[in-house]
Amino acid sequence: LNQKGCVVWITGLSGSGKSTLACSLSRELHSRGKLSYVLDGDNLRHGLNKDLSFKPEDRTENIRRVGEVSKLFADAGLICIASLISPYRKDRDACRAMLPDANFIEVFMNMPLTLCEARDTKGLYKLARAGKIKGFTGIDDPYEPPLNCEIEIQQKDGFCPTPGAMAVQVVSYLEEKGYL
Ligand code: GGZ
Repeated sequence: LNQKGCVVWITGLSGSGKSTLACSLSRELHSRGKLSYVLDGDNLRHGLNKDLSFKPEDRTENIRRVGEVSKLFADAGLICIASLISPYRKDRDACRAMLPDANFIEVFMNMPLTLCEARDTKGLYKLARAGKIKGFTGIDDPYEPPLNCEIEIQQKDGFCPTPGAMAVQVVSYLEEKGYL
């Protein structure tokens, strides 16, 4: 396998498009003959992390475990795509510290809460506003945006980039840094 491993860590609010980017990026990498693996917070919470809640200590443990697993994939030479809200800066920084420096690529889905809430694909924001889910990120639990992420995905002229355009933004970065 002629491939340098790394971790692409996608952080952002629920509904900001993390899973969409993860999926689109993994397809794009596959089409270029590159091996990747997606670790999705929501999916992992049904298996590896099913003992964890959304209270702060459990989110921290969730991120720590996924960080460790991501490191294993990167060590194996894969491009590991981790997609988790990962709302606390210190938890993301702890994952970054597990990896040799440039191998942790933090991607910030910088989408306004109003947009994520308007999408509300699973109706969770509505439940959170009604007080039926407590400690929901962006509503009554904090999201701490990255201060020095490698990549930021934003709206342009009021439009969200397409899944393909978001993937291209990450792929260009990976090319530039010699991962592809
Ligand atoms: C945030 C919650 C919560 C609370 C359930 N806060 O958009 P989704 O629905 O499909 O994905 C979200 C998922 C978040 O899991 P993560 O492992 O990524 O979170 S963290 O990194 O903070 O540990 C959301 C759903 O779980 N969900 N309750 N209270 N998101």
